[in-house]
Amino acid sequence: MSETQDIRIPIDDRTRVLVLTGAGISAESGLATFRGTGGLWDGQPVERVASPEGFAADPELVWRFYSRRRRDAGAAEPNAAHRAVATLEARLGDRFLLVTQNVDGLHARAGSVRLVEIHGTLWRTRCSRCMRPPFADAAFPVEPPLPRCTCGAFMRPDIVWFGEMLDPATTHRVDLFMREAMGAPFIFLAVGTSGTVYPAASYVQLARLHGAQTWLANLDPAENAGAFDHVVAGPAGSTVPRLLGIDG
Ligand code: BV8
Ligand code: ZN
Repeated sequence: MSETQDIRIPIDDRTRVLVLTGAGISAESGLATFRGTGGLWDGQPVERVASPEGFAADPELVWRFYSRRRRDAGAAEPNAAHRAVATLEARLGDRFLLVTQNVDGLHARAGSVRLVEIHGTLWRTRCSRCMRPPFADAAFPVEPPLPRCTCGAFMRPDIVWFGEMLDPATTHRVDLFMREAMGAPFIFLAVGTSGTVYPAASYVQLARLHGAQTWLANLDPAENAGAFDHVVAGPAGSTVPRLLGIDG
């Protein structure tokens, strides 16, 4: 069902809210989305820049791709949608959780703390082979010599690529929140995601199974829009503050 612009999501002092965001929430901060025109993947097959095989084949190409994204994300600012989500967290406390597919770090910069970055983050680097702990990193390697670990292997962005498992610690936090929400008024809100990448795209179904009323705030109809009770079309910077009753 697509909604008119003045609708508000019903949130009272018992409601638990799980928000899922994708690249679309950062679009108004100037960061390219993945599948829209001019998206990140344009001209770049995903396998070449966001898969372990692509990294093994051409680590320099992949580091150039992620260095550009670190540069762009570092120059971007959180927008009204990021801020509204952080404000809702401050109001709800442990009745709130934000799970994001984004790696740009803008939610944390907007003040989000109850945040699960299920695809990792641009702002950490790890070894591509050994178990050395990932570390905070804002460097922009673009040409040889690419950063290597003491074990000799190349360093890589601490990001979950296609064909890689998500960190169970992150997915467990989402599952736990859904279980705890059962029986309480439970809202699932997805913002700025095309619903094409799994397992994130399956969260709406999982939320429904846990009794959630499901909302999608997206610029265009997403692939899995049919799974939502309510669909609000428009730019997140204006739809999200209005839906949450929070000034942007
Ligand atoms: C895994 C990090 C187990 C990299 C990313 C067949 C069926 C089902 C699944 C699969 C399958 N084949 C393969 C799979 C598994 C695969 C998958 O889902 N593939 C898809 C393409 C079919 N998934 C995986 O590999 C995951 N791992 O499943 O492990 C496994 C292991 C081996 C084999 C099988 C399974 C790992 C997935 C993680 C990949 N890493 N990111 C990086 O960021 O560089 S995914 C990447 O896409 C980003 O994280 C991005 O966030 C994510 C999803 O895209 P969106 O965020 O939705 O962005 P998109 O551009 O698509 O959409 C933006 C939306 O915003 C649009 O709808 C637009 O309308 C809207 N919008 C634009 N502007 C605005 C706006 N909305 C509001 N306001 C605006 N202003
Ligand atoms: Zn190593």
